[in-house]
Amino acid sequence: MVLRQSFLIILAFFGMVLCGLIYLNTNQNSCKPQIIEKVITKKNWKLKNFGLRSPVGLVYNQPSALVSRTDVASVTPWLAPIVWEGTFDSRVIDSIYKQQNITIATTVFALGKYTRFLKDFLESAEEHYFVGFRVHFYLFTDQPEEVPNVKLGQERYLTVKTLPSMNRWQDISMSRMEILEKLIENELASEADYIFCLDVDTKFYGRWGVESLGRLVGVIHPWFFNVPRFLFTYEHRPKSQAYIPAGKGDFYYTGAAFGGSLKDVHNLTKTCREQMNIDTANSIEALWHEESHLNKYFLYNKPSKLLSPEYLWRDISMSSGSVKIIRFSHVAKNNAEVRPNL
Ligand code: UD2
Repeated sequence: MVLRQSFLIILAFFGMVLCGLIYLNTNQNSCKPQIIEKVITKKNWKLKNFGLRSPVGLVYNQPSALVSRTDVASVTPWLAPIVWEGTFDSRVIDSIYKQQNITIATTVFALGKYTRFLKDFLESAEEHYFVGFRVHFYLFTDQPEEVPNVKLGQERYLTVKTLPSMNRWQDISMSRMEILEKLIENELASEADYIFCLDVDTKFYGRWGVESLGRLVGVIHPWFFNVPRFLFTYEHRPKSQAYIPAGKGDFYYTGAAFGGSLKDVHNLTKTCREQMNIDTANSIEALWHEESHLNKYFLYNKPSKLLSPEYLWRDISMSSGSVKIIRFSHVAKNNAEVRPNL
């Protein structure tokens, strides 16, 4: 009799422990913070021993191996993530990168009348672009006196570099490759960890953060994310080094935003610059200038991360079902009025 009672008490005790563990695992958000902290600290110990870092004490939703966004592709056939709203948890990813003391160099070019876009670009970047992280803007212009005085936050830097004026907007756009290549070679090695090159006729409207960082990062062009590849405006003339044969190509990437590690972006810019020089020697200019060369490069050097058109939209007033948040967008401009030539 006593033996039977003791057995039942032991059984009830183990039952309660088991229920407690199941509750802890399925109701992380409703758990008391101190309990969660202990659990995560224990996990953190395990991760540390495998050389990984985990946010100690951070409470966040349990990741699911089954449930994700189903209305968009969030991975490419070569297993690079495609970043969309709903595919990452900003609290988790911020806390991982916070431990790494990184600097993100960001280049922007504003020559001729394009200096008028700088104020909005810089002010909105202060509000949305890598907020809480060290960002160093490198601004290239032929009119340093036109650079607006935008108050930058802590750990946000701006270096203005003067360039000679150019007569063709195509030359301005294409010259960015060589200027970036030299900037990385000569100045950035000990200054930054990642780099992005962004068009200036743009504005930030939502978070653009560390979820965008990767070894080699391309942004899917907002006009071509939902069309078949025969409509992509690749360079199809075999004479150009940017040539992509019909029936080939993965995505159409924008030239308005790309980035990655210094080493990878250096290789990209150097290759594009070399290819454009060969084109010039052969008296051909690719259809969409450096953007055509960028697309050729990404076809044979696959980006390790892709950003969805949330990271470069066409016009803030246009919406699309899949694009749930517009983070960065082109601003409307009258090309004939702002460009030095047509
Ligand atoms: C597309 C690309 C752009 C580039 C270009 C090449 C998109 C959305 N944009 O833009 O990135 O690849 O095609 O043909 O895919 N700039 C000046 N002053 C000028 C002209 C240009 O500073 O007078 C700079 C400025 O940073 C501008 C960039 O060059 O943002 C690209 O020029 P654009 O925006 O006029 O080119 P667009 O809109 O055809």
